[in-house]
Amino acid sequence: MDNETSTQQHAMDDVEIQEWLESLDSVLESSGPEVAREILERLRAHATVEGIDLPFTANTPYANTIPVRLQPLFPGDQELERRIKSLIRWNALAMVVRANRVEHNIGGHISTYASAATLYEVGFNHFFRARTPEFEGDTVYFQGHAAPGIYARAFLEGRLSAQQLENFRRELKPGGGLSSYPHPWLMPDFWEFPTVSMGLSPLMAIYQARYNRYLENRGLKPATDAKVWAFIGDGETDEPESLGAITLAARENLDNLIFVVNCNLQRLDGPVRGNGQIIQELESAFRGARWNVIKVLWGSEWDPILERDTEGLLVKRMGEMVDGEYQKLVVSSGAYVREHFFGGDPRLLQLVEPLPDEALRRLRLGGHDPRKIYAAYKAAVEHKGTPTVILARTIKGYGLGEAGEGKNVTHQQKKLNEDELREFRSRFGIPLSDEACIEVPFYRPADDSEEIRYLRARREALGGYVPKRSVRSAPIAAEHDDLFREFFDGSEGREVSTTMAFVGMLRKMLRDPEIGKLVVPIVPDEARTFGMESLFRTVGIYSSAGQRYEPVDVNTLLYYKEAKDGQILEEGITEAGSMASFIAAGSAYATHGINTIPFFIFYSMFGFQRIADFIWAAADMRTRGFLLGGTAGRTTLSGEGLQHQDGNSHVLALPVPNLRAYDPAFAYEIAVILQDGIRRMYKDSENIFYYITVMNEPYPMPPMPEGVKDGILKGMYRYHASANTKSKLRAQLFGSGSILNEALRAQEILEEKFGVAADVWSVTSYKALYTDGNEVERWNRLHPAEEPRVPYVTQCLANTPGVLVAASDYLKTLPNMISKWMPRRLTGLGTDGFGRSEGRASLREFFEVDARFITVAALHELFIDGKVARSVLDKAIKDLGINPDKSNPVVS
Ligand SMILES: Cc1ncc(C[n+]2csc(CCOP(=O)(O)OP(=O)(O)O)c2C)c(N)n1
Ligand SMILES: [Mg+2]
Repeated sequence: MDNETSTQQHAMDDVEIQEWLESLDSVLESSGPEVAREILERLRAHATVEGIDLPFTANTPYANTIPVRLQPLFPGDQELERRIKSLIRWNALAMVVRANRVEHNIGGHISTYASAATLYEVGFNHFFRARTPEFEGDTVYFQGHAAPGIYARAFLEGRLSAQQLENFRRELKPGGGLSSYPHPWLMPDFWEFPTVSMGLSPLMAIYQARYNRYLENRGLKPATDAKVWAFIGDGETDEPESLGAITLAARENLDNLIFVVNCNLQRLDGPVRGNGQIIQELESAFRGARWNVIKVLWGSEWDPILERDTEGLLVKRMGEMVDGEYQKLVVSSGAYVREHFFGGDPRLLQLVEPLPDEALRRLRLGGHDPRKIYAAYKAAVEHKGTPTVILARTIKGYGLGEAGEGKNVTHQQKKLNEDELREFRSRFGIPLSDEACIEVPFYRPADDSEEIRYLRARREALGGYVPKRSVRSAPIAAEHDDLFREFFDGSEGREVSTTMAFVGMLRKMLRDPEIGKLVVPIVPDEARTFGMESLFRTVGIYSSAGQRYEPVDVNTLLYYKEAKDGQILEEGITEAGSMASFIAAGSAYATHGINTIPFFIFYSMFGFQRIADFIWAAADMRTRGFLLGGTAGRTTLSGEGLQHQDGNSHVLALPVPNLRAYDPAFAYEIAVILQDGIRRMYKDSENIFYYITVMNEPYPMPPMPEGVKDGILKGMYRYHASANTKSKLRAQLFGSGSILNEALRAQEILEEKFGVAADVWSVTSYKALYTDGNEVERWNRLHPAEEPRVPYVTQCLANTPGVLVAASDYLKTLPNMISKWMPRRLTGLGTDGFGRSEGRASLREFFEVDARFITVAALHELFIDGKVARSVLDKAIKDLGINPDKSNPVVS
């Protein structure tokens, strides 16, 4: 083809394409979008039959999803809302700048809220409904780094004082301050959801929306049209958790869920996708997952230009630019925009010919245009059947000008010079003089000003202020003595594991008239592992779709029963998702005023080790409930090996301040802990939660000795004293979980073979002992004039003669950390090192925590004390079959 023919061909194509487009327009006009869609679908099918290979794309053009003709009228007073927003922008900036003037490097973020202000303000003025006695309210997850803007709004609303703003990030100052990010632990009347660890809030929001449906389907709350809004950053979407559950949201038809992704195309260091387009990438991911995707890319100023673009050249051009180039346009002059964005094609240049350079620079993006955002939010709340994600394009550091707008350093910008402050003041029309504004004062118009009256009226119309956390659940009434009593009696010689014992208690709780309906069992595809499959049939597995198939095992007693009002949350293989359900259920006492009691049972190694950050967030959120680490204990879980055998989780549970961690050995210990936990959390409304490890090693469960309840809860009690009171050779042995049995066997060996009288203690919680010891020590230090207090461990061991040996299925550090409150030196045995695929006996030998090693440890201590001869120790090592040169488990 020579050049001339090619040009002719091209021209013909253009004409033909134009005709096709015009006929589509006329179909749209005469018959509407449904018919147009039908035609396009038929054309696509026809093309496929004819062998035309249409490339797969989940993307739509780089344009606003909602066309101008379908854009609703903006219902508010736009000018007034702009003024309010400007004041919030100013105060948000002032908080950060002032804080950093007072205390260098105290931190804070200006540019995140600067980019998101319109996204929030449209929500606050028109969408976010507060919780009221009549209505459960919408649930909003605020982007953590946008906190200054949320505080600044609460200041205008009159909910936070200037003093509090002044002490942003300086919470310990007199009069109180404000926490850097949303932390319910620190501001329990304000923040509901901790969001600042990126990726947690999108996942939590999905499971929150799903849990709301669960409560409705189980008849625990009425069905409402309340929404869950999650505001997240575009950079944040790189966290695997952010997109990790989006298919669940669509599968569950969560049209009560709205994600708003603030697409400022930047993260902390630079562009999110310099060489690509994050918005298009997210669109295809969400559309592929069957979400309703609404792109808000261009502001109203673009509408007339796009309208003139009858050939679609501009949209094509927009789709070709990579984000790095878009970012460059933000920091460039109008002339640069004209040359580099429109300059490639004379027809594009013609489109913007009437506009001066300055106007070109000011063409707003969709995320900064309240009308476009309003349209998107309205479409989102009205959308039925699937969740919605709004991808809103914004500029990071919007309004900061030279101080950082669109620049790579903007995320960290905390200080503005005088010129920059004056410029920001002028751009947003803050009524402060040149001199005044460089002091960056907080600015709040009078209560009877138009702005404050409008803002308050809007919130009143929407039911009150947001965010606001309140606890509205009534405490449960009963003590539940009867519920747990049967487990105090032991198993009468029958061998059962603590897991089986726990499941028995769970079954019983599920039948209880008061708490039965509130119990929420949560499992990540592990119910059979824990022997919980009988619950499938009795209480059912929750499924919003009911059961559309006859289960393959329908003829068996324990068939796989899914039901719309099923009680078990069978989450599939997602510990993160299960934890998010645990959080939703364990915080429902505040979110919904419903005291649901979650029991999340998981493979203990895949708990703290895998999802500790969610557990930390749960703690921050004052989540209540029980985490159960199943198949726990490095040497108790036989066979599974290095990845599965957990000797870590009780150490990893130490840092979580409001988490109570227990390693019980017997059924009655679990019963005591559960009963007390339910009382403390749901009757006395304490903001604590529990981690209890349960094991799969079967052994007879003894009846509960007299008077041990208090000790079980405090962390230790003497389980079995030696009957031999005459011997001069004495020992105190400490065991936990199934290792307690090894201590009991060691007690026998010591007595029978070596004449050592040993007492055996069950240490149910090293964490509780550690916390108590530290607290007592601290109190004594600060109160030297008072009678010193005595740690509980010290009290327990006050009149206990002999050497001290502790054995744990977890790291040695657990027993060792309480040794300083013991009357004498302690030998701590534990399971530091990688696990092995082996049976229990071999594992306990390998890790040196079995009865023989406990015996040798006790004899060694006696030898050091000069109570037994070395020959006794040598002989014991030999007779007990211990290889002194065996490999060290910690380094092998
Ligand atoms: C898990 C986690 N990793 C890292 C950070 C530190 N961090 C805070 S903000 C930020 C960048 C955020 O970018 P983006 O999500 O795009 O939000 P934007 O501020 O641009 O709206 C990073 C890396 C964090 N808060 N959480
Ligand atoms: Mg970003």
